[in-house]
Amino acid sequence: MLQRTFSILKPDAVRKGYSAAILAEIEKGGFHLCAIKKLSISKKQAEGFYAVHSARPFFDSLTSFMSSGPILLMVLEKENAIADLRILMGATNPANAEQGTIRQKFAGSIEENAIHGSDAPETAAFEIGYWFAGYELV
Ligand code: 3AN
Repeated sequence: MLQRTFSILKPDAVRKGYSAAILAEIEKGGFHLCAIKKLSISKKQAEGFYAVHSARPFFDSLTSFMSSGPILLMVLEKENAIADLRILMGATNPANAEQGTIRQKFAGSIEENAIHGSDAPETAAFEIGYWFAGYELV
């Protein structure tokens, strides 16, 4: 069954000029791009998005980083999109990311790790709804 997931190309990837290369990996991976937009988000918007991590020690640093420069927000669709995107992304810490994954190729550190992908159907639904209106999904 077709499934949708939510993804962000983070400020480090956009700043380093990796947007097109990462989008190419995503398309090569068989994902259909339902929606994409470039935004500079506020710290408050980042805090709302990452609310599930609010008790974690890295919350302040993560939300400052995510609001430090333009990002690309995307809704992606394919069979098994949520799990398959996480395989394509690689481990959170790029030092542990498998060969050929986006984080192994493009990420600099556990925080500046190039890409976000939803981790479950419930989080995908929340994250898509947080950033996109239904009519923006094609
Ligand atoms: P993932 O993005 O692989 O799902 P999560 O959900 O555990 O990883 O963490 C959300 C984000 O928080 C990560 N993408 C990363 O940017 C940041 N993060 C996670 N763990 C750490 C950490 N130990 N130190 C700094 N930042 C972290």
